[in-house]
Amino acid sequence: MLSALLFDVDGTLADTERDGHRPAFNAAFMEFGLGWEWDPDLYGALLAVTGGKERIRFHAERIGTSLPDDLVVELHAAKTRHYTRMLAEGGIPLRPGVRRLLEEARAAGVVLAIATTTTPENVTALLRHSLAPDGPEWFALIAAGDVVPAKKPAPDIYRWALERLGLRPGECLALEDSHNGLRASLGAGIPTVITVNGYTRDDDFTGALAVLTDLGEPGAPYRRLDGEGSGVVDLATLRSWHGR
Ligand code: XBP
Ligand code: MG
Repeated sequence: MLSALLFDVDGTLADTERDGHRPAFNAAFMEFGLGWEWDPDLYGALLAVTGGKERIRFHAERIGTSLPDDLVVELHAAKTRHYTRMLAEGGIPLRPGVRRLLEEARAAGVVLAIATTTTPENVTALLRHSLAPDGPEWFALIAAGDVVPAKKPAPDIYRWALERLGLRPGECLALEDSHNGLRASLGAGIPTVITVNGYTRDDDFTGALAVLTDLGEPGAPYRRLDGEGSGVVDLATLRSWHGR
């Protein structure tokens, strides 16, 4: 029985990394006069580290510097400010099929929740500006950021969400876009559908229910990347994959 859909945010609800988070990090680095610039390729490599503060610390170490913790926190707060401003300017649309599936699930009384590594303000800003002014209220739970110390690929954020929702993993389905995200959701025992993006196309998705280009829209169907098939992902599709 499928009672809830748990959505990852970055790369899944919207293509936020390359032209959202990345330029926001760069704007913060400029503001602080660090002289760092993360180009799209370097950023792709840095995505192996989840969490913005963790990513900044990792990069600093790699180039042989270390930043005091309060500076990392300030730098990251500036990045969040730049990023949420970009979202407020309507900068980042939802991926194909996301709004359609959310609307269908909501109308059918399927519980909607978020399980993400990103900062809570980023999630509410995306949902408000790219989904609907009351977008955050569509979700029974927004599990985000530092509420659990161990970020994806650790399963902690999904386990935390399951506990709050009072649901068993088998009653849920997760939607993810990356190997790290899949490890987190499967680690919590939640069957998972993947929609890839430019950064994650070549990730290892062993164990996923299905690997798709996107959720598809009428007239612009998804393509399955782990076998044959194409179409539009709706609740009936998810229920049939979930039931296998
Ligand atoms: C998202 C992340 C985040 C964002 C940046 O991973 O790794 O770090 O890139 O967000 P997922 P913050 O899609 O698996 O949740 O800077 O707010 O951490
Ligand atoms: Mg993601």
